[in-house]
Amino acid sequence: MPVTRLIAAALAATMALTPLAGAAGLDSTVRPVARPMPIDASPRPEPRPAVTREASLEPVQISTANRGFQRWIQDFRARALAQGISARVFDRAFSDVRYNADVISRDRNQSEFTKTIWDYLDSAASATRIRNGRAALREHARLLDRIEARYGVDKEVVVAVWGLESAYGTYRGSTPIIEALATLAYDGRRGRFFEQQLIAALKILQSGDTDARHMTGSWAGAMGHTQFIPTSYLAYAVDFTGDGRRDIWSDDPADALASTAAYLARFGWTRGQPWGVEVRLPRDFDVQLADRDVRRSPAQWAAMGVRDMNGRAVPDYGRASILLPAGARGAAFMIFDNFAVIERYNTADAYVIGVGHLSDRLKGGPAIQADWPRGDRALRFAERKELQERLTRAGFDTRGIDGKIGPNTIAAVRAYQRSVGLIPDGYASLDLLKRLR
Ligand SMILES: [Ca+2]
Repeated sequence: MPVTRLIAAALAATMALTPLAGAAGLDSTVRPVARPMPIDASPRPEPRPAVTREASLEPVQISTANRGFQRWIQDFRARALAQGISARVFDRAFSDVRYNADVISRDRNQSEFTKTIWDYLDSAASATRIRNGRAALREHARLLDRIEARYGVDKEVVVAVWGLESAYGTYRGSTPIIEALATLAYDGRRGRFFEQQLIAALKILQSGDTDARHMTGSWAGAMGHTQFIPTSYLAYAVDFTGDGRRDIWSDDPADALASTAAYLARFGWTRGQPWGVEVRLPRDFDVQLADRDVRRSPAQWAAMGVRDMNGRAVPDYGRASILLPAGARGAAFMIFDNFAVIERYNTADAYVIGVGHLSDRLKGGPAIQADWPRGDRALRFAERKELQERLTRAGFDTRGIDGKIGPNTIAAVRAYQRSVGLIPDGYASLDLLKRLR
């Protein structure tokens, strides 16, 4: 599971902040499997109405799907029991389970949602989310101080994860997890992954941490205040309240927030180190150095003219890379090892910057100061594939046509940009695609 390889600077035009689709600048195949929330990188809106079962049912389709589904459950039962799930736990967990068409329609529609990083960040660090986050810090001050003391992770970062994952607990998801995961496992598009999650969910029920009625979450199986998927829950959730149950679902966020801190600590959170710092690059900066594989000390970057937004050298928090998430015309960040720790939650650059920036705002820090290329729109999935096809045909091999703008595509974009005399920032924009046409 643990994917140690970091994703190269995602200098992509667009972010497809969608379940497993990743950002355009990311290759979702290198996402760590065990991160708490692999599915939906969008910041949760302030509470939104759930789609009701009644509204989502399409009777004719369902009756057919449900017959196949019931057969699948019987086959799966044998596999689950072989993996140590008791018949009693299994049968109780599945007693009310039906094929959930809403889950499948959401799974099918996910790749349609694309957002630019600036739109994402506008929502991630909206005035409402900042205000509610500060209120949460006040309301849970003692708890958060204890969690910070135990795990060494800044409380504002934990609260920022909470804010993005469930709008501070207001949107934890009301989909029955066993039903959602069973439907997705049966559907088969990512059947193996979801069957593994389903087994893990059954193990949670068997452990007695919660029961099926309370085990609710997002349509894709992320649970509780900070949206852990079942395998991550089994590996990393903690019982902070000491009642013997790791309860991330209840109104009390203590176990969930401690679990998030434990998770970040487990993946190497460095106390006192920022995730990143917005920086100003000198006019003659070689943007090819804005690459995750290029790591320098802040002093070395300062010697090249890289400054924080107040014109000062960035303090020595450790080795850092320069990230240009929207190319040379957008904001620049100096990012540290803690950036990669937040990536363990979700590898989309927009998500990591969203958590990091929201945490900064909760600490009283300023808004991101640089402009974004707001005239650009997000590249659609078909356009990202077309970009890869055209680059590859032009001799700049993207090593695959999958619609995901990962390190190979970014490298191809840079090589193409160099060949035609453009700034080689790796930014996969619509203008670039038009130029290739
Ligand atoms: Ca507990």
